[in-house]
Amino acid sequence: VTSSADSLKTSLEALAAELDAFRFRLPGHRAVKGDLERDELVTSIRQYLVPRLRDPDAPVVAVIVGPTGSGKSVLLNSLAGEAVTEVGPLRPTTRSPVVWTHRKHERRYEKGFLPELSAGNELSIAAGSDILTEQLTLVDAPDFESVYSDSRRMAEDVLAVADLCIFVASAMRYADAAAWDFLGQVRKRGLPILFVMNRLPADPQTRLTLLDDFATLLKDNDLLLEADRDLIFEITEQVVYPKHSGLPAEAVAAIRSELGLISDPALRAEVVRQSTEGAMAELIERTRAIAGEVDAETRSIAKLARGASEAYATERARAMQDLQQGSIVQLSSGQSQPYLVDELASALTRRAGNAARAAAVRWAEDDFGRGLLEIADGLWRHGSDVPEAAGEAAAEWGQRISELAVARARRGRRRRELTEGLTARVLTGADLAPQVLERLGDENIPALLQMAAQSLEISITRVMDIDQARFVSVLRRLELPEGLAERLRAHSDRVSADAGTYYR
Ligand SMILES: Nc1nc2c(ncn2[C@@H]2O[C@H](COP(=O)(O)OP(=O)(O)OP(=O)(O)O)[C@@H](O)[C@H]2O)c(=O)[nH]1
Ligand SMILES: [Mg+2]
Repeated sequence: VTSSADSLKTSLEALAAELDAFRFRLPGHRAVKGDLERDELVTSIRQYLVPRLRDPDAPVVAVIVGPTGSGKSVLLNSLAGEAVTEVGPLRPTTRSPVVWTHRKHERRYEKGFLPELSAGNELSIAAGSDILTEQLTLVDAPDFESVYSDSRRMAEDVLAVADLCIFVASAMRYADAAAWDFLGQVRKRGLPILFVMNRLPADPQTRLTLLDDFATLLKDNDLLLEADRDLIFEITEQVVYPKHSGLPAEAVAAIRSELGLISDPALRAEVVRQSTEGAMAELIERTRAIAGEVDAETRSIAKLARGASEAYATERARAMQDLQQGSIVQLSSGQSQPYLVDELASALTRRAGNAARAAAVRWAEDDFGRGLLEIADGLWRHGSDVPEAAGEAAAEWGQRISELAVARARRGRRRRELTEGLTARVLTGADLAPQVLERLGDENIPALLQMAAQSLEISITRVMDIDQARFVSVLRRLELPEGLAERLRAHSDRVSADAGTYYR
């Protein structure tokens, strides 16, 4: 293993660690999709690229894929000349991957290769002594028909660790949507593909029509450079031998000899190179896309934070304005201090509720915000701790007013008058009683009122902040690590540079 392989391996591992260290947290399918992408890239690095770099001489892994019933398992048994994998009339038959390998390589596939499938006993290994398997391991994969099925997932898992893909279509079914979708994935991954058309009728004219049509479709889907039927391997419909659940060796001789070329070191190296280079290019592209997704998520979180903070700031500004105009509490018959302090507490609570509603309205305009409103309870109204906090803030303010009065009036009755006068004036705009004004002298009143108002500003701000903190903490739990997108880009640039050196 050369040093350029070592540094490529190191930068790949660093990228995997970075990708593996976070989760997309905003609700909705974009995060789910982002996390799936992330997992796939980590798998591709840890289960395919790094092991390949560590052990470049391990057998080439070829995965056999195709629609259910196209004859994938028949093909494998035919190549092996024995019943390696189950063939059957029930669809689907192959429920989990079957690895056909040489005895001397068997250990490689027992663990580390598709560890999740191994752990779930979902990987079977058939080891023998066929010369073909000295350089090549074949994997019979389950079908990929339905997008979210277990079999599709397993087919994709095998695809992620393969160097080569053998696509088996049948003459009855070779052009459906699931096939193109899956083949698109194979192409993105840059894997070399062998195309096989199975169960062809004997009639030469029909055969040619079918093969030409298939070749044209492959060309149209960017899977072949030329619509050339000679690039497709043909297998004629014939009796399946029950002894090995396969066809006679002649039926697959051309495929076998093509695969046998892998034993040539130069070709083998070329296949591995094409496949790893393809995987690396896809990795770099998709990592950049994920970094973009991280940026978008960071922006969304910041936007929601801004929305909430603007809603509370607006309500606070309104409260300040009302305070200026003496309309924090509505003028009413009851003007005793305890009564007004109680009214103040409910006014503060109500304003926190207004701010919460306004913030929730802002969030509801946003896809992620809507999801968060569903997950985090009670954001449409003030927090459950607000009435208590508002009660305390109002009581403290009332206390402060009494203290101001105590410092300025010696007698109990005057103190009471002054306390009530100041309270009513600040909260409701009611004039102070003329006798209070007389006793204090005009010039003291504005200073006292200002002190009382300032003290109330602090109380209002405190209650609002307590309530706004709920929105802040919902968002804080979603935050991605600082500088993550930049690091992802830097790691992928590094992989790209090291890959350039390695493949030069
Ligand atoms: N007579 C005949 N039957 C075939 C031929 N190829 C496949 N079959 C039959 O087609 C059916 C499907 O073959 P399989 O090899 O199990 O198909 P598969 O692609 O592995 O299907 P899944 O495992 O379900 O994804 C079986 O009943 C086979 O016996 C053939 O050339 N001739
Ligand atoms: Mg099968």
